[in-house]
Amino acid sequence: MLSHLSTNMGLLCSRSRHYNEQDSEENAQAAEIERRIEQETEAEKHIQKLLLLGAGESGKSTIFKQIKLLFQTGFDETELKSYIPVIHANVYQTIKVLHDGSKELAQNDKEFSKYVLSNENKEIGEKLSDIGGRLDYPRLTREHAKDIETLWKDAAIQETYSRGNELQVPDCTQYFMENLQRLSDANYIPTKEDVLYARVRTTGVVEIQFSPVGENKKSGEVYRLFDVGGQRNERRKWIHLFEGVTAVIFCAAISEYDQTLFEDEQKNRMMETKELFEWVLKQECFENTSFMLFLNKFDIFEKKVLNVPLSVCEWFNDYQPVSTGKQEIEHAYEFVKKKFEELYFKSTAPDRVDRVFKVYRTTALDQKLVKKTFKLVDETLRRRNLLEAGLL
Ligand SMILES: Nc1nc2c(ncn2[C@@H]2O[C@H](COP(=O)(O)OP(=O)(O)OP(=O)(O)O)[C@@H](O)[C@H]2O)c(=O)[nH]1
Ligand SMILES: [Mg+2]
Repeated sequence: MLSHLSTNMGLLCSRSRHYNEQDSEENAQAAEIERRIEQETEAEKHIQKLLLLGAGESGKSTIFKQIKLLFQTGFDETELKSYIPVIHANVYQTIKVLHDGSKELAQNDKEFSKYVLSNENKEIGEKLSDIGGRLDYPRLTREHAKDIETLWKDAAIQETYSRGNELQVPDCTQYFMENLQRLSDANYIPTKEDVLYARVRTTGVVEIQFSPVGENKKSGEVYRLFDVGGQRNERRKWIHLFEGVTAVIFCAAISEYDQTLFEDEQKNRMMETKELFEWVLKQECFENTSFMLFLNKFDIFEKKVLNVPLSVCEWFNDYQPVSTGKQEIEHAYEFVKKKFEELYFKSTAPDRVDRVFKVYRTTALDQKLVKKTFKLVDETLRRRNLLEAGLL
C-alpha cells in the first residue's frame, strides 16, 4: 500500500515535476517568442521605407524590376515566362492603336492621304485590329507576327507612329516591333530586357525588401520599396502607405511633355505630374521625408526635344532654345530640372527646408545607370541617418 502510495506519490511528484518542466518550457518558449518579436520590431526599425510615386507610365515599376534584378534574386524562368502573355498583349494592343489611329487620321487629317494604308494591307489591318480589341489575346504565332511586321512597315502606319504622342502609343512599341520574330518563337522565353520593356499597369501595391550590395560587401541598410499604380483611380490607395516613409522616389517622365493622360485625354501628362508632385510635397506625413526626384525617360527626352519644342507644354511655355544638338539637349534638361526645383521649394514650407531633396537624371531601362543612381540614393540616406543620430 505504502509502496503503492509512494509510487503514486512518485507519479504525482513526477507529474508535478513534469508540469513544472512543461510550464518552464512554455515560459521559455513565450520568452523566446517575445524576444524574437522584440528583435524583429527592432530590426523593422532599421528597415527604411521607400515609396515609388508618380503618374501612370512614369517608370515606377521599371525601377522596381531593376531593383529586383540588381539587389535581389532577379527573375527565374517561371517569372520570365509569366511575361509572355503580357508582351504578346502589348504587341496586339499597340498594332491596334496604330491601325485605328491611321484610319482616323485618314478620315480627318488635312494631309489624310499620308495615313491611308496600302490596299494589300487593309485586310491584314482589319484582322489585327479585331484581335487587338478582344479581351484575351491569342499567343503570338509566326503568322500573326508576319502580318504585324508587314503592317508596321506600311508607310501609313509609320506616319501614324510619328504622331504617337496623340494616340497613347506605348513607349515599348519600337522595341517589340523590331523583335517580332523572336517574340513569336514557339520556345520563346522573355529576356531580362523584354521584361523591362513590358508594360503592365500596376493596380494595388507591391513591395520588395533589399539591401544594396556595394562593391564587395552589403551596405548594411535594409530597404523596403513599395510600388503603386500611378493612374488617377489608383492614387486613393497611396495614402495608406504614407506613414513612416524614409524617402519618396518620385518618378517624372520628362519625355511626356507633349502627351496627354491615358485616363483623361484632355490633360497634358507633364501638367498632371506637376500637380501631383506639388500635392505629394504638401502631405503632412512627409514633413521629414527625403525626396528623390527621378527625371526619367531621358533616352526618349533627348531624341524628342530636338524635334518637339518644350514650349508645347504650358508649364514650359517660357522656354527658349539657345543651341543645337547635345548642347541644346543639356539646356532643355537643365530647364526642366530647374522647373521642378522651383516647384519643390515653392511647395515646401519653410520649416521643412532641411528635408533632403535630390534630383537624378534617369533612364529606367538602363541597368548600370539605375545601379549608380541607387548607390547615390543609398549614400544620401545613410548620411542623413548619421546626421540625425548626431554622428556627423
Ligand atoms: N524608353 C524608356 N522607356 C521607359 C523608361 N522607363 C519606363 N519605360 C517604359 O515605360 C512603360 C511604363 O513604365 P512602367 O514602369 O510600367 O510605369 P509605371 O509608372 O509603373 O506605370 P503605372 O503602373 O501605370 O503607374 C514601360 O513599357 C517601360 O518599359 C525609360 O526611362 N525609357
Ligand atoms: Mg507600375
